[in-house]
Amino acid sequence: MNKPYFLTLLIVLLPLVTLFAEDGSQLWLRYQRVAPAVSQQRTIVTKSTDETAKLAVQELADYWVGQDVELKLDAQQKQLKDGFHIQGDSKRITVIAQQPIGLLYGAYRLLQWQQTGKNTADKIELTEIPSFDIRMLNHWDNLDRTVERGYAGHSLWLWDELPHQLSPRYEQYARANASVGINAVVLNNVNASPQILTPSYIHKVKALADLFRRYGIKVYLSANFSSPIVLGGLPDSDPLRPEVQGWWAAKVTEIYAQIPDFGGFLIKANSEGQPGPQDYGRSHAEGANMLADAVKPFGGMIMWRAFVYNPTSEDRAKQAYTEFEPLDGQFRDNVIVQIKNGAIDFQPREPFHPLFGAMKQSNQMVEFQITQEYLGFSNHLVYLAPLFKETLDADTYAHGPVSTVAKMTDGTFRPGFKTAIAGVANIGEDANWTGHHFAQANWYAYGRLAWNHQLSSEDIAEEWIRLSFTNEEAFVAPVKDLMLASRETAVNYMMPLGLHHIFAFDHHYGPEPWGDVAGGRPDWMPWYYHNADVNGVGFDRTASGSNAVAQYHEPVQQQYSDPKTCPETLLLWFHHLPWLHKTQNGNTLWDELCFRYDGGVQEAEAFENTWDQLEKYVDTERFAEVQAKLKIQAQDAVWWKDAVLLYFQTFSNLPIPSSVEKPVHQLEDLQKIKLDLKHHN
Ligand code: GCV
Repeated sequence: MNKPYFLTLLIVLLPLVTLFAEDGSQLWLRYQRVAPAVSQQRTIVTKSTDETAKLAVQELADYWVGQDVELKLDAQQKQLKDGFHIQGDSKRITVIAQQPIGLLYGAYRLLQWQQTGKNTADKIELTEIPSFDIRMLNHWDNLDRTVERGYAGHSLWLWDELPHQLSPRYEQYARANASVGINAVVLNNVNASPQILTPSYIHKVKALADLFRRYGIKVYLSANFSSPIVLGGLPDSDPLRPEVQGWWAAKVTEIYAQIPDFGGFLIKANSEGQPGPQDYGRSHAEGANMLADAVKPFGGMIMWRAFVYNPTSEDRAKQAYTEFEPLDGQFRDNVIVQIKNGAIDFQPREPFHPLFGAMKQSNQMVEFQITQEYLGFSNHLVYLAPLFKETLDADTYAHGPVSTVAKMTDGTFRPGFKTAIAGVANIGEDANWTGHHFAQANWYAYGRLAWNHQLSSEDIAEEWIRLSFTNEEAFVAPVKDLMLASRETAVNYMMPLGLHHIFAFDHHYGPEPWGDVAGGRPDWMPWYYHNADVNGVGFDRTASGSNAVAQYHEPVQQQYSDPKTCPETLLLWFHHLPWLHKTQNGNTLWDELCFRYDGGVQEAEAFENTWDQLEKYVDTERFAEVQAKLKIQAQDAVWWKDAVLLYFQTFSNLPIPSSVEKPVHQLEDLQKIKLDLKHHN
């Protein structure tokens, strides 16, 4: 090919390639614009002049190919909250909402039906009222645009350009959130820089809040408890000191003057080195209430995290409960205690946090981690809805049977109080937003469960696949199976049978059960958690050990206490057992561990084969990118299996069963691996 001809071809083709490049940036919002001929045949109307209602009309006018739609506000329908009622037949659909945002949510539901191949011409009648009032994303984004535990590139927030320039991605982000019902975002890391509360940053935050408002999204900020010292020049930040209270009151007034619907603050206090009320001998409740009083006149909320632990002799899994349970009933109405799903830290599997059963007189909310800090970053395909559901459906028995974590947090037992749920975002500036195309499903699933915690993992996966890829059954069915299996697969190749926190130090990618950092905190070391020795493995949290089981109500306490009744998935979380302990299927513990790791590896390898057979249903870019990541995942699974089994074998002194694939690595080689991964990227 001669050069000029080639160049012409390139110039002609490049725009086309860019136009059709499938980089995943459209997420699950792949609606086709309707042709003018179609749009002339039907009407989309509303009488409301509200910006959000107009947006709802616009979305339907642009993408809805079905019958006429009327969007109707009805202030009488208080019970709908920010949800909607949809009724209609083949000629006309009416979406009724009490608030304009309900109309937008209703519009997105119609588009979702259309996109997933649902027949909207039949008679329709349904009502959706969200499970939680505040459906929140927590960004762990720093002001220098690094993202703590973020694996999808730098932060979306271009602080240097704000408030004057607004990246088009801000609106795309808001739209994606609104399409699944997310209505609150904390913009910055819980390890908060005080700078976020300076006037110049408040202006930047205002620009985002102004943009998100139409999409029903309120902005919140993480605040540093020492801000009165750092920004205000006060000698301390004692929450009972009037000058400190005055400083916060003035700061809050300044924020609300710019952002009248500002949501409030998220606080990490006296946790992992962050300042807090205990620095002055005050309790978490005293700290939270001081801030709650400051935002109260403006309708603001305080999300106060219960993620606290110190390197003391008390089992880390017990410490948040020890600290917070005595404070139950002391928090103001506009404080919500934000509790991680499990008592340690977003492990591949944890039992539900015992605090959910203990804080009956306080508002409490679940914090999930959508970003995969402990689940292979954005390299591993792990669909998290089953993990989220496992916690939400867990029964605390706090008010007798069926006091699930969902019910303990959705207002069932505390009617009239604000309810909330949070997920730590997995979003960054990568073209596909989340690093792995399938990690988009976790953002989607979190939003859908925040909207309706009764949805099944299966239904959410199916929706997402249809929206993001295709309605072809031959694709939907195997991909759904793969997604639904993926969390258990990851548990199997990483930490089966209740093992936990045996990751590489600091960055948490890959296995390091032998990990020991001279002078490091014991509660950050794998040996603290697995306790492997010649006698056995596991953490004894029964009455003969740390007695963490006592933090659960009966009958859960009894069930967890006895290795015969303890769910096998949590066995080594609660028990230190001999290598030759017989598991439920009659295998020894050692053999069962070997089988689980091996099963995890085989499943991860099978994911590759499944995907390979689906090439014809997927665009080339996403196919190849997912294929490459599945390869890494399968290799990592082997790494995990070899590392953990070879290391534990030095204690068990037992052979790996012959039916299990032999390790391909040497323990000494694996122990030399030191990944150069920063704590945040
Ligand atoms: C934001 C874990 C993570 C930290 C995180 C912390 C938290 O310890 O490793 O990166 O800090 O949880 O939730 O506050």
